[in-house]
Amino acid sequence: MAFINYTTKNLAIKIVYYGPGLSGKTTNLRYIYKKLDSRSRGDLICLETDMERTYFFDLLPIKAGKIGDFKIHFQLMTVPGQVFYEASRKSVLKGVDGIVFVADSQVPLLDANLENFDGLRRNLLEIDMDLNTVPLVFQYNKRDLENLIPVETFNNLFNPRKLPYIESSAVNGVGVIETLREISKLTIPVVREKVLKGKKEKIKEEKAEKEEVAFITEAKVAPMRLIKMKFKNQEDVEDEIEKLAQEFTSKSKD
Ligand SMILES: Nc1nc2c(ncn2[C@@H]2O[C@H](COP(=O)(O)OP(=O)(O)O)[C@@H](O)[C@H]2O)c(=O)[nH]1
Ligand SMILES: [Mg+2]
Repeated sequence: MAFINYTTKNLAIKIVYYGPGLSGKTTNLRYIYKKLDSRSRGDLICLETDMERTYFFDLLPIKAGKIGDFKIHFQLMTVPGQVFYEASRKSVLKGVDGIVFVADSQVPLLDANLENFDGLRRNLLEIDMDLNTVPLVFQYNKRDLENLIPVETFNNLFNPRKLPYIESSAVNGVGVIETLREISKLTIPVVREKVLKGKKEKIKEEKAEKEEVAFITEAKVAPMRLIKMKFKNQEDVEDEIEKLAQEFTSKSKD
């Protein structure tokens, strides 16, 4: 569930980039990081755990304009792709507001995509969420390569609800921002409905209707800064994610 602070009028929305290992999730976040002016985003944070094999997942907080008086922040997160990190994927999904499924378009990876998508459905169920109702967009990535799964095949297998899908080449920045826009468009109304309805500080509807999600400003020079942190266990990771997300949200002034 989105994190909302009525005192500082901050609203944090969690977007998870989900998909098989090496499909391009981190590449999406890196591109967004580079495209955004440093005033519009926090550091790109890599969480590194200290288990049998090192792995990463990433958190990028960005500002995303306003709904009424409320400042919106997105917490963009990736999940670790390797099969054996199911527990980590599940914990990253906790409280998710919107999901980008980053599929690898290469023909030999069709099964990996299907398995991973099935895992997403199961993991959501375990945290009492339904893949059929969560805001979701598809990114069919690596369209710059050869031997590709046709878009119609992808849509038939993954996307019977006819949700937005984007053909991308994340490594070249193609479709990355578009994907972010699509998931924002789907997520913001749901979050508004869920979190803000019935509250005292209700956002004025007529004001909110007019709001554009405006979070893209060209960066001049954006040096990449990765923060690596070592953890011993899953709870530490969850706590740290929560802390980092809230830190950026509460220190942001405009
Ligand atoms: N050709 C091509 N390679 C890509 C694309 N997106 C990502 N990659 C590469 O795929 C590899 C894995 O990407 P990464 O973002 O780390 O995958 P993740 O495991 O989903 O986070 C990297 O070498 C990327 O440069 C793409 O659109 N086209
Ligand atoms: Mg990654």
